[in-house]
Amino acid sequence: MSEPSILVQRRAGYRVVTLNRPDRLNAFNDAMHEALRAAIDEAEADEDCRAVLLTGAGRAFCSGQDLNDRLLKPGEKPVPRESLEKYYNPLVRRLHALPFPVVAAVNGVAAGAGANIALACDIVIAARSASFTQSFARIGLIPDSGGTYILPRLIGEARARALMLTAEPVPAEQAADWGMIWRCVDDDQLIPEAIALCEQFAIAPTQGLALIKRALDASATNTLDQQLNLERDLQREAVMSPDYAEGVRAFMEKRKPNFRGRKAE
Ligand code: T3D
Repeated sequence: MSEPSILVQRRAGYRVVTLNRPDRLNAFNDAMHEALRAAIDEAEADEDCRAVLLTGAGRAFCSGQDLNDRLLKPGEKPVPRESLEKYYNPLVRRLHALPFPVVAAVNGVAAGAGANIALACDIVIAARSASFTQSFARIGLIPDSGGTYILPRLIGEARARALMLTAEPVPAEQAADWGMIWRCVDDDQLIPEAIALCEQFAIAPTQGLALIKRALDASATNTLDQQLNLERDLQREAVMSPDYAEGVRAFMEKRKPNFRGRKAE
């Protein structure tokens, strides 16, 4: 039996999801897309899951689309590919919309859609030996999976434009210095740091964190006026939550809060 292309470890309050095609540097084929979608569905359906850690097996995080599936035989004509509509775009939308944080632990090279999927996660930590490459231009494609939207917003137009046109890799340390990612850590600290974050999220006021994600997602296109109105509306929701009441009570009583997470009243 072949190895599953996605591994899922269930832990108290969060899940570790590992892209697992190491011989192809965890490139996406349709089966891996389907398995990742199922893993995310299950995490979302489980109210006890309050964070996801996404990482890669072996020496890479993910090398984007599996190009073996795109190699034309001599004389064969290209056919339209629906991979963006069917897989990559729903995945990026999903990562943003999930009602809990997703932490990408980038353990090695992240290239093509693999780089942009990492950058679509809420928090990106990378091992010092990792790198991010907008490799699309090398094979005549355009950056996808939200790259042309997310990257210029993270590091500015000048850097994003040059990276996309040259396909030059960005080492993890540089990515952290540029604000492309949250943090670059020594290789042996990557998983411990990512797990520490997920353990923090596993006892956090998850519904409040979900509202933060919604506010930040909208801020990219809202005017200040629209954003102030949205903050008012989302804060109304947050103020009415049992977690806010518990947070204030715990603060006053000088104890650790006991938040409900994703569970309703
Ligand atoms: O068609 C559509 O659906 C459109 C959607 C596109 C979305 C995309 O993601 S397009 C971008 C696709 N990805 C790439 O172009 C990246 C291709 N890979 C690389 O450029 C390099 O492999 C890396 C920079 C990622 C790493 O380089 P290096 O030198 O560390 O490793 P390597 O020797 O190139 O790769 C190791 C093995 O993995 C090798 O196989 P082998 O020779 O040991 O049998 C290589 O062929 C394989 N591999 C790496 N990336 C892919 C891959 N096999 C298939 N697809 C890959 N993307």
